Amino acid sequence: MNSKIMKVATIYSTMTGRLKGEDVKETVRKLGDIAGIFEDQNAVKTMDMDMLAYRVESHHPVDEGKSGGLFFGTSYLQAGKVGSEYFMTKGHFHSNRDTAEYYWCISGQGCLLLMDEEGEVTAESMEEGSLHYIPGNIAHRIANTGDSELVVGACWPSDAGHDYGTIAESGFSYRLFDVDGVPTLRKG
Ligand code: S6P
Ligand code: ZN
Repeated sequence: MNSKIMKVATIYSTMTGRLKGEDVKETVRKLGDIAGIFEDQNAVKTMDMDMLAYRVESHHPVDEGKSGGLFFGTSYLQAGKVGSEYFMTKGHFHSNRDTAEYYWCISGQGCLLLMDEEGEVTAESMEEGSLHYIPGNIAHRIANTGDSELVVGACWPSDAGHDYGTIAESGFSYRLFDVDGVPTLRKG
């Protein structure tokens, strides 16, 4: 036995969600990378494509695709709208469909959109401390409905994978708009 108590190589801030250290990767999505997901394409054209939309810090202690492992991450979604549609993530099904995921809201105000393979949508409001269980076979996307950054933690199986193609092709069957200051779901 190695009787030495090891110092961990990765640090997580329970206050901010920030991940630092070994095996941490960062993914950055600028508005230009996700412009196609928004309904109002005329509004998109007037905006700065270099603007940060969201970023994800994630801890990958095992290789992508390994069964039995876990990944852990924090998403930072900026506040903003395209027309009256709130900034949101691309959204995805897991490629390995029957894999679940936990989300929890660290700070900000938002909404989690969940869609099954028949296009049935449910939505859950997100606020500091809210815990969200995303079952397998359910596409998931978050939208920032507040005035500050929405920070969301996540934990998912390392063999889940990401199927972005299905959502890129058919989208979610409901979108989330600001209607007189109230987050409102609309079919489309
Ligand atoms: C991964 C997990 C999150 C998202 C992140 C960005 O399974 O659901 O870490 O990757 O919130 O969303 P998206 O749809 O661009 O991957
Ligand atoms: Zn996921």
